[in-house]
Amino acid sequence: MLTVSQLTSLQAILPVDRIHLDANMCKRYGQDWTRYTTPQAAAIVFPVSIEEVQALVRWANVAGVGIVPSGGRTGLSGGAVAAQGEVVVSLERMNRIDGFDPLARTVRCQAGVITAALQQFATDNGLYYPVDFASSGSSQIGGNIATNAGGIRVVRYGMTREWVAGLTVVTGSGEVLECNLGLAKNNTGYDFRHLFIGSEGTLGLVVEATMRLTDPPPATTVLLLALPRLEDIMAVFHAFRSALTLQAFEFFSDLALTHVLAAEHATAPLAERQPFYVLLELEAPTPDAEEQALQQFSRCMEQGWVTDGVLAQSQQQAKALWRLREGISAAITPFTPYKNDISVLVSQLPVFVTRLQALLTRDYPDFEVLWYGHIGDGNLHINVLKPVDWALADFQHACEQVNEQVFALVAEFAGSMSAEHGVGLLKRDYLAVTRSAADIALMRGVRAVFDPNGIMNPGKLLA
Ligand code: S2G
Ligand code: ZN
Repeated sequence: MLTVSQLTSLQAILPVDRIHLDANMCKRYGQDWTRYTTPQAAAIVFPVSIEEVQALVRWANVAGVGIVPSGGRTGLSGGAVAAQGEVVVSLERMNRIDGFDPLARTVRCQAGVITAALQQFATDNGLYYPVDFASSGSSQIGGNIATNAGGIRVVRYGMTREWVAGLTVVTGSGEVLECNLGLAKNNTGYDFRHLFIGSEGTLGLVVEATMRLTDPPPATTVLLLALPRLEDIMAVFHAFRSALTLQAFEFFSDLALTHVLAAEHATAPLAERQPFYVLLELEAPTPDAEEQALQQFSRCMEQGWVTDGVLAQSQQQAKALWRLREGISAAITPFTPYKNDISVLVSQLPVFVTRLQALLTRDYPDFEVLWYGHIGDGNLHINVLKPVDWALADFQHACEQVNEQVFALVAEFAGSMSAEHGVGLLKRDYLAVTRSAADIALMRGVRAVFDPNGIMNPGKLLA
């Protein structure tokens, strides 16, 4: 709760219709897609300009109130959860796209621009914004930048970080910084743009960004392949990647398929079920490229790595195949999944996967464990589904016990304990799995420089 004096001074900054205290708004805006923390927001505020964001940060420093930056709240590590009476600063009213530069192929976005709106703007102007994921219809550019969002095309286009030409931020002490000015070349010392990308709102708020756009992809071909063994997946990846340009190389387990088919009332895509599936999209600008794809498919069949497959014959069929992958997250949400989002070097995946499968079978004998993710990036999403008769707290406790083993294995393979979903609240206490003590000390030091009073997203990323 805000004190009377805190609320009075807040009302001097924003009109009352852009300050919400009611329980429903605080619940809705006080949490992201994670359901492991009870939201406790003190208020939700909606600034419409950089000046108002700056005034809010200055107010928070004087009032001693934590603020949580809020975009589309599609995060999966609790990074946008207001868990301790913070004020949630929603950027959704700051959603203008302007400053399109067709020559530089950049466009200026306010932080609240929906990712899909930027994708559409690029398409409407003959270009392409390539960062894409299932939640792009509700995630916002500011949040994508603050979490360095990845998604399904990283193997071809990289993470959000690659597409930020310039950034305007309000630091935790209320300074407005213009990072890199949208320039293609600018070698003038530390590039704070890259400090703020992936900082999860702990250094300040992203308020505007100059985003890079690129050429639209050529015609592509989508294939779905059935695999009896997960350890053969890298051989399949190598076969296709050596012959053609991959736009995406995703995988999912048969259990994931079962849940998507049930949720979407769809029918299985292949005659027989197999333990694992690969969904890949290849650039096929010529008939020869499509022929190449079929040759690689035959080769994988001959090797026994793949037992069956289907090549989409139309855009509609391609979309239906993609739905089998992109529908997973929504299909399993009712099961309150405990998520692990880990990565290792791509070359380490076959051995790592075999070790991880053995560990999860041993340590999670009673739970449904569902695998999917972005194999081309070495990134696995391991989702443990909560049994209906388990209390959430007991389930979370059981999963955290196994986490110790999972993360010990990740550390053994020098991997990441959070490949794309960020650290937030849920992974905060495991940061040392991937970051050294020196790293963490320096991260604290950087945070103290940009947010000296610790009002920016308190408790996230760093304990
Ligand atoms: C994915 C999306 C969120 C989830 O589908 O690749 O990153 O459910 C995920 O893990
Ligand atoms: Zn993912």
